[in-house]
Amino acid sequence: GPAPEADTEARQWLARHKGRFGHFINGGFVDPVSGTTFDTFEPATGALLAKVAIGGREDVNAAVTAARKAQDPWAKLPGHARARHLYALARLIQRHARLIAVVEALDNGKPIRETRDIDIPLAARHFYHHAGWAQLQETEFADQVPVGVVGQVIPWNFPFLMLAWKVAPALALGNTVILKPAEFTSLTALLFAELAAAAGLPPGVLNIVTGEGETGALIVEHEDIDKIAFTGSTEVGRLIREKTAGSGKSLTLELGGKSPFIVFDDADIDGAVEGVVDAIWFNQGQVCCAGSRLLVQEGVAPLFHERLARRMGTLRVGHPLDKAIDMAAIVAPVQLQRIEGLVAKGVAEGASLHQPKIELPKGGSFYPPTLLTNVQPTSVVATEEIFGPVAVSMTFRTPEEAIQLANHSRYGLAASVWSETIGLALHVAARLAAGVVWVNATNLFDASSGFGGKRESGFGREGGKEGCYEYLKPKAWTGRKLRAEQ
Ligand code: TXE
Repeated sequence: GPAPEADTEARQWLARHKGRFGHFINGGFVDPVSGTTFDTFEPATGALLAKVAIGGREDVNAAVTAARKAQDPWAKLPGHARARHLYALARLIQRHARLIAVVEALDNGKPIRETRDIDIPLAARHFYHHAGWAQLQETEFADQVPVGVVGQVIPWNFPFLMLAWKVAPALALGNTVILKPAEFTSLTALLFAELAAAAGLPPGVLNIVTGEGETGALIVEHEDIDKIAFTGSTEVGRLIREKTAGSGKSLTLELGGKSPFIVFDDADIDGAVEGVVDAIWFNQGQVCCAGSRLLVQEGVAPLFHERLARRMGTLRVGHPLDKAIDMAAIVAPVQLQRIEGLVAKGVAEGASLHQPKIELPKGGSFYPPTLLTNVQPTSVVATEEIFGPVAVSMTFRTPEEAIQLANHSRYGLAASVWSETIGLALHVAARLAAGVVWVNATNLFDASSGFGGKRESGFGREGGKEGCYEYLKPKAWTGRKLRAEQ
């Protein structure tokens, strides 16, 4: 069952804030100027978790002013001094890993096993990795300067990990940040800010302004912000691109996907079945690079689907704090309805529905692991991002046909190829339109390797040295000014 003591620590933290959170600006919590808040709920039970501030124009202005004031001193710190702050943040995440993992599981609805073993450790790793770049800044990026004040808007599927992906490189390279978490999942960002301040991060370097899409838009449009980094839906990404066009702001976008998962006749079938578990049932399928389109070679398709259906029947869906479960809640009722609507459309379009007969917990937003077969490549479920635990499967005959089907998408985020013939796997991998291709693996990430998309999945990279350049600009742009100041 749920872990009671861990739960207590999280409840105590919520109680300390009296279930009500302001913005984190200039090193401390402040009430929203307008006084307005929104409610955030526990997806697994529907219970109210906390009230969270809505960021209005004055709040965003205050955060930008604080970030602007802090930016120059922060950028002027020697790289090794900034690195020490990042190492401190990394250790802080590790020290409070359990509390962060529990708050994340409660707020997002994802299994504690995932937040504990994946989200939070990977977030710490991002701070460690980027501390290294800070330390090397003067030598590795000698001809570059920080972009300046950065606005970051993130989604709800990996709230804490996305914060780390955004904040670690920005701070490492001398930028200051105004970050807006997604409205469904604001809490771990606020918890992190609180811990960071206690650990001595200078005021104004990291500011968290909470709110809904309107608050995000205020950040995007703010005149004194130099760069916007966004992860979220393709629709909002397009809007942000329009809004920032011609503004002089730099921009990186990490958007949606409909990533192919290609299984050849000669694949290790049991390995590929486990791959699907990680590709589409991990985090209830709410993963931008989820392997959501299964492309299976004809010869092995019946066996593969049979084994997959059997494996689905062994997945356990339960409360996020239950360590023995494989899947927990969908982030919000609106997302659950979206998944239900798309699956119904798929069935209406002629797909066959496979769902195991397992009991779902009552009271929250839950959806069973789902497989759709007999799917047409042009149908809605084959082309639209479902963002839920729903795999759609199609078959192919030849490698050429697999490549064609895989690339038949407006997206290009990730892909996964399964074959025991390495020559075939590499031939196919090289021809896929995707920012990352995994061979006999899926959903592998590391802070040292750049992640990002092609086509409508966005542009820019996060992680590794290439990701650092997204938070730097050539010194020549401001060369005269720098010399004048020296
Ligand atoms: O995303 P939004 P939503 C996809 C996925 C999902 C769908 C809808 O298919 O089903 O998007 O999710 C902020 N200006 N992905 O509606 O709206 C918003 O407050 C500035 C894929 O939750 O894009 C939140 O902080 N900001 C994706 C963030 O944008 C705005 C992850 C993302 O929310 C804004 C999430 C505006 N006008 C959803 N409007 C992925 N690639 O991983 C909203 N926001």
